[in-house]
Amino acid sequence: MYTQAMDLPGQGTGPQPVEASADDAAALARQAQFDARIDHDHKIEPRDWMPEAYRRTLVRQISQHAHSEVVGMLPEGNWITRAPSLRRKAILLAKVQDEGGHGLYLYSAAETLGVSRDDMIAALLSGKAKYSSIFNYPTLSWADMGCIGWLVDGAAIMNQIPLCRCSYGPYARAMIRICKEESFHQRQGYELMLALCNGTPEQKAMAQEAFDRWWWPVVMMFGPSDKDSIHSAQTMQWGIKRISNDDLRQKFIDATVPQAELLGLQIPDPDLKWNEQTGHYDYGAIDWDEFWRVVNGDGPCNRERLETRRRAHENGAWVREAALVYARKQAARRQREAA
Ligand code: FAQ
Repeated sequence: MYTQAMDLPGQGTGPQPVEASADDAAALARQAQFDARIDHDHKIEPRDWMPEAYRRTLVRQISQHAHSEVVGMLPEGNWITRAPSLRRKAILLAKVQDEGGHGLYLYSAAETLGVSRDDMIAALLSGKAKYSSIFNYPTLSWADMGCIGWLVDGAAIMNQIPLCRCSYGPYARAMIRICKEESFHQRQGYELMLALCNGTPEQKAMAQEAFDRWWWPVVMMFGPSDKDSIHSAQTMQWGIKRISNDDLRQKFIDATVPQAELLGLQIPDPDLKWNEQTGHYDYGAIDWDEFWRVVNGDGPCNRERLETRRRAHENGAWVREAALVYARKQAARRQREAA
């Protein structure tokens, strides 16, 4: 390394690229160390060397996840003022607030990879960054609050439990706390559905109508089928993803069907049936055209969701400015006191 300044091109007569091969050897050693950590299921931490593609993949996935949490506050936020009782309002408020908190942990986890929060938020607001397809569907009745908790949080937990073992330390640790909170979210949603399904015929019908609308979008939430998933092979090799999109989807369906039966709800899939041989439920064809339409910005609420986020960001500018001025004042005071 120290000899580089002396080895100018064209100088010397002997074999030249000694330092290049030393660099190569160092790069190979770093890569081998990274691979060994992954193979031994050790965590990669922010100060550890990591391949650039690993870093970029994590930034993509964690920031998309953070955006999903923040945009995911909107469909339920829509019902806070219309909750049917003080108890339900308190529960919904706490849940929506939790989702905001999850977004903050996740933005912080992504920041440890050297990306700024401003850049991540700019990517969301410009429509460049993705967030979960599920939050582009409208919430038309109170039963949608039950379906989101029961099904959307249920699907999120199914996907996130394996992420608690993700190879990147800050993401894995954020996931542990998030999963605990999601578990409360799922239970409150199921309890809400139980109350509706045990209520009047109108309440039961409202629960079924909401379930009919949410079932397929939730099944799609796990992402494209494994054969069309562009990132899965690599992210599984890196220990970021632990279970494939299709396997998680199957686990979710297997777990949810008996829950729907307990509620007395009909699953809106005529092809759904238990398969003795596989020990899983078979299910009907997924409308992948609808999935990609929603992912690519043309779902029922994509424009509205982004517009709401943009407005919130603009309206919050004074809060960010005030917080910065306050932080600068505090830092100056500390400096004066230390002098
Ligand atoms: N929506 O190659 P793959 C929640 C994109 S949190 C939109 O399979 P990957 C909590 C994907 O990004 C919900 N886009 O990709 C809550 C990629 O595009 P890109 C969010 C999707 O990354 C509850 C392309 O398709 N959870 O719900 C979707 O290996 C209630 C190819 O796909 C997470 O983010 C989709 N559904 O697998 C909050 C968990 N699926 O990036 C409020 C972490 C796929 O190349 C209320 N993320 N795409 O442009 C993951 O586990 C993964 O990123 C997957 C996708 C499984 C989402």
